[in-house]
Amino acid sequence: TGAHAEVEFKNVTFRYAGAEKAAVEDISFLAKPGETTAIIGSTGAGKTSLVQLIPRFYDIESGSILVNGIDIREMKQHTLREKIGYVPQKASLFSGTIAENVRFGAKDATDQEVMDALQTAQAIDFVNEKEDGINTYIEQAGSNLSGGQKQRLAIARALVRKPEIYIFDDSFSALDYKTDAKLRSALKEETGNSTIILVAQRVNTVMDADRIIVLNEGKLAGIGTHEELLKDNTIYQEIVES
Ligand code: M5T
Ligand code: MG
Repeated sequence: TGAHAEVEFKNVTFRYAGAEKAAVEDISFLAKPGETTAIIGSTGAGKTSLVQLIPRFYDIESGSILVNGIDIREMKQHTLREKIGYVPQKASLFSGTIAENVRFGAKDATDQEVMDALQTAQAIDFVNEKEDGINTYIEQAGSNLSGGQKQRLAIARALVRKPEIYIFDDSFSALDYKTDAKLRSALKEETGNSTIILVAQRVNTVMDADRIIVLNEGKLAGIGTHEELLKDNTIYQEIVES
């Protein structure tokens, strides 16, 4: 139920201006509503480059990216970006309260909606421990917060907007395994029919995904479930063993 959006890559190739080598090369996959599509690969594999193509931060060289069957180049930028909750790899907070930071991009969100987003993001406990709760002031760039706390506030910021498409670029990397697992299961519960695209470097974070895309030097090295890839994908096996 509710609005949902399927994301499809069809033979997508992308090159940074002046670069000799394509950062993303001939990538095709389908990310379905209500499911989690994970992207794994070593550093420099092109994960960030790939997900940044969805909100159209860059234009592709060839192929197409479709949202609900519509080429994103045919969509108004505002219409496209409204559908997307993008948590960048280096999420940035600003000086202001926790509530103001979470409400960024969703000005009309009520305190209850902010609290619900913090709850799903597994941030409510550390926020509640602070004397001023959601009105706690965050120092410049979040210098009074841990890396994992910052990541969870950035995730809450995406959640409060209730977008049709979530993109988490390595957003769980600073969390311990237990918090990572709790957060992923809360996301599954609370995001309904949204499409989740989740970039990660560790296998634990992608294991339960409906499909895992293995990227290697910008190219698709395989798509499958954890079990399928474990069986026959050498690149995935290398990541598991590392
Ligand atoms: C893929 C190059 C980068 C690498 C390749 C973001 C960015 C990347 N690159 C640029 O030339 N300019 C840029 O602005 O593209 O890099 P990535 O997409 O950042 O890889 P990743 O996200 O898989 O790596 P990591 O370290 O985040 O796990 O050749 O130089
Ligand atoms: Mg990256």
